[in-house]
Amino acid sequence: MVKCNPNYGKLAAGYLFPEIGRRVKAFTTGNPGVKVMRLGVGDTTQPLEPSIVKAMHAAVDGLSREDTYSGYGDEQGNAALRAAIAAWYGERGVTVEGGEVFVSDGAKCDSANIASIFASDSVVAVQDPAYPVYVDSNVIAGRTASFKDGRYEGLVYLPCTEENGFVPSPPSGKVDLIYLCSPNNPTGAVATREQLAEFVEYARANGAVIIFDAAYSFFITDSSLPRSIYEIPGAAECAIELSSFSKFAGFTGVRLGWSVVPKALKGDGCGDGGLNALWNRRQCTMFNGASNVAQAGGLAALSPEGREECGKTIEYYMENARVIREGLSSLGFKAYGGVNAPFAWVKTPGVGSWEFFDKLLNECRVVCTPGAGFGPCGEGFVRFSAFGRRENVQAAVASIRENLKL
Ligand code: PL4
Repeated sequence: MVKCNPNYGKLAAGYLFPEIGRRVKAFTTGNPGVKVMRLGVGDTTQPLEPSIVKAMHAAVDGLSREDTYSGYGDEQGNAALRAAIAAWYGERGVTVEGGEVFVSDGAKCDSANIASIFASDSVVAVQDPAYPVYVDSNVIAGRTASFKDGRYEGLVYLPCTEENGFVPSPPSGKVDLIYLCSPNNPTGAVATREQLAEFVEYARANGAVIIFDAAYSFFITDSSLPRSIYEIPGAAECAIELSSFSKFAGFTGVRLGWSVVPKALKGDGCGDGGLNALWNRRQCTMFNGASNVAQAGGLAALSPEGREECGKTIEYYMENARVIREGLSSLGFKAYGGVNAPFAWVKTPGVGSWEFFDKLLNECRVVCTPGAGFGPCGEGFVRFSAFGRRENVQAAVASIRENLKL
């Protein structure tokens, strides 16, 4: 019989979001006709912006004619889109070349695939709690031992707690890869320049690489906060950045993201082309480029008109975040995040996070995400997504006020 990858057997639980879906389905099946308010998965709800729709329609029309039809595109992405992404970095005072940008079908895949360019015995550090893909993909790749007492042996956890404002210090020992996410999913914390500079300093001193997930950078309005790790001097020599059109342009279903792998980023055994050449090799072999229609939409999203339209939708979601954060605070909950980030991170009142998830669902018909699903330090918290429709967000806060039994 064929031998399967034994690392799948190490995974502690099913993937977080399908488990939430399963519990919500069980509730709705058992309570037909009862409407639930979904503030769980960070999935956008507002329609695509007019300029994006127009560009995607035009791209489809182009595909419908023999003279303008196009098939496979470049594995690395459309040159105009790569240049537009590089220009977006330029506006932040950061120099990124189009050849350092790799367009993809989203940051989830990139965050899972990127570690394939590093040695299989690399030591990995993650924020705890963290977006589960970083941990699970490294478990599957064999970079951890078994799951014991709530943690994977061999993985370095960087606790994000109330005490450190949910932004950890760099590891005390030596690691090879560090996953950082800012604005953070799930805590909503945003790292300052000084905090990111500490990680850059650590990475340069230890020959480590930071994998910086900036999927929510467009939600930062405070200009003193960094939107890209490359705003920190020296980061181009030690960091890869991942980002996405999902949340800022509503592309969760359209699918489009990118990674930046600077040419200055070198590693042992990857030759003169450095990690950029390795990721290029990986993408050419295993990826056939993002959808041409999605890329046309992405280009429109980055145009001045697209950005203005997307900015209004971001404001809409951030008003939702305010409603959630202030609404729950007024009920006596300790609520974090929700400013410069579309997630509120709320302390559960003396119950475990899955237990609180069940209480909110059963008593209030509100879906959140249990913090424990993001790592051991997420226990005792739940996450609320601000990506819902306003009326649902308001109804959810009202229902918690009226129906939660504590
Ligand atoms: C649900 C930090 C959401 N089924 O859409 P992508 O692939 O460009 O971006 C995914 C992504 C990347 N990085 C971070 C993210 O938070 C996300 C999306 N996370 C959430 O609720 O945490 C959607 C999750 C999706 C999933 O499994 O990822």
